[in-house]
Amino acid sequence: TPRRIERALISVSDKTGLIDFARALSAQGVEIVSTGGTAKAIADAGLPVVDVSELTGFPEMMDGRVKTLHPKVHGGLLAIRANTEHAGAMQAHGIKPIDLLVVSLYPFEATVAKGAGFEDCIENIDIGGPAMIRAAAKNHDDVAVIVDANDYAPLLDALKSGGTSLDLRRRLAAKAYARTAAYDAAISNWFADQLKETAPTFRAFGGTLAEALRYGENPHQEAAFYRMPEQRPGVATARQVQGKQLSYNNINDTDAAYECVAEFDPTRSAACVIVKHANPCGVAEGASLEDAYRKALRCDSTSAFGGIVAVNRTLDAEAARAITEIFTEVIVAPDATEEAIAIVGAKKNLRLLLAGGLPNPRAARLTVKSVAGGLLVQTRDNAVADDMAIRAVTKRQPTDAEMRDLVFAFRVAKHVKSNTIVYAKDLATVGIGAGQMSRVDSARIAARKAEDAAKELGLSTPLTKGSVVASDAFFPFADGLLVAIEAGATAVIQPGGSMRDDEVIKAADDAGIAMVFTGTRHFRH
Ligand code: 93A
Repeated sequence: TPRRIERALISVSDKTGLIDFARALSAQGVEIVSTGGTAKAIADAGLPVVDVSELTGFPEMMDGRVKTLHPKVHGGLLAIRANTEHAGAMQAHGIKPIDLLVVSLYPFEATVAKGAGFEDCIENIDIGGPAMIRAAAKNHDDVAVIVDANDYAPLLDALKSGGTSLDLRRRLAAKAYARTAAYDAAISNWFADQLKETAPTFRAFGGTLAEALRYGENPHQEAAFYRMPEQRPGVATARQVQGKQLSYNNINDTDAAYECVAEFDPTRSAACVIVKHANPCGVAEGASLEDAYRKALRCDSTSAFGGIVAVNRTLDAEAARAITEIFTEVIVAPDATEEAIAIVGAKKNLRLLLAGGLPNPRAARLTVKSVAGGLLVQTRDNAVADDMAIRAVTKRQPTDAEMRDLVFAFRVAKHVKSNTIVYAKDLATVGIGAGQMSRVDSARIAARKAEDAAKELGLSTPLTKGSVVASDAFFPFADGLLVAIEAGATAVIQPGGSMRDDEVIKAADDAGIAMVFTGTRHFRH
């Protein structure tokens, strides 16, 4: 049942929208308790307000450092209304329930941003505000908490329709903790700056420090590894069975490999991904893990040297033996047999990570990338090829075998840096073009790498002959497609959606190849 609000405590540094909000609350019969400046603003607007010092029986003191830090405030926020012992304590100590808390914190971030001095910044660290926010959010069963003026209107709407729902109070609580976490992160980062401390371990990232790393992407960079409270099995939660400490680049590459191999349902096929410099250099499905590994290795055995190998099933002895034939940095798997662990054990420096399961490629979650002075945050690319409405756009439809390889190639393309071109044949990559600034160059590089691989294997024709090709984004012109056709591709998968789709489709029809559109793009920058 919706919760009505009888008493609200409002303590806001940013008074934007305050008067209209307080007026609407008063009109609903809500009693308003406020701290000094907030109470004055409300009273000046001619609205009824109770001073918090009246509630606590203490004056605001020590330059306002102590104003709401009192059992009459925190008891009113934290008491579980339905708990008779809590109700008894309220009764005994004259504590009145507070049903709504509205706080905007001391402007610490803005004070730092305007270049204020050390003492000024320290004085703008809010103590009472976060304490109340955290208390109210903890007790969201009974209390609604607002930390953002944008939530005034939705709260008033809820009150008009009978009160706040548990769902609304939970959403407000989640937002409240995000605010106090960000606030404390800003304080810790500022402190580190004051100390000229660059070690990542001095900074707050919202995760738990897993380990300080020896160095970052390069030896002159400092680095650390943080574990987020995420439920997906992955490199951060994996158990390292053997080998020396992972480096920053190892962790990054292992993650890339494991996320890619997780695209392949282990109940349908065995799959293997070999990664170098965060890009797959060989991916294959096979009859067994060993088969999948050998097929993946054929794609680019030169790059695979010193690579990271990920598999989607329990690592068995045959696969372990095959993988240890060449120098490999890391193997990551959901699990491993005793025999496989023993085989890997013969290679002292080879790290073996067992993640306990595969991450779900459809999971939502966020990814974060830093830019100068900011963070870019987005939901993961959790689009999976099986869920896409793939449609043929050419006169020729792909054959069943082509279609199977097309879906395989598009699955892999998602995990290759853009611009991405992936040639595949018989559920194995045969040429991967990654990270070029032009799609035509990616198509050419992938084809050339396939020629190199053919030479390496002593084959007379390049592996792209009779292959299929995937592009992570649409072909803006026909030229990239023409390169792929020249290399011998017989079918193409791409998102479609270019202004010149007609031109590209015509080029495919002229060459008699099949082309399908996925409607989904897989940029990865
Ligand atoms: O100095 S505090 O940490 N001590 C407190 O007890 C306290 N209670 C509320 N700061 C405290 N506040 C903060 O005062 C609120 O978070 C809000 O930012 C500000 C509102 O003060 P006023 O109503 O006087 O403008």
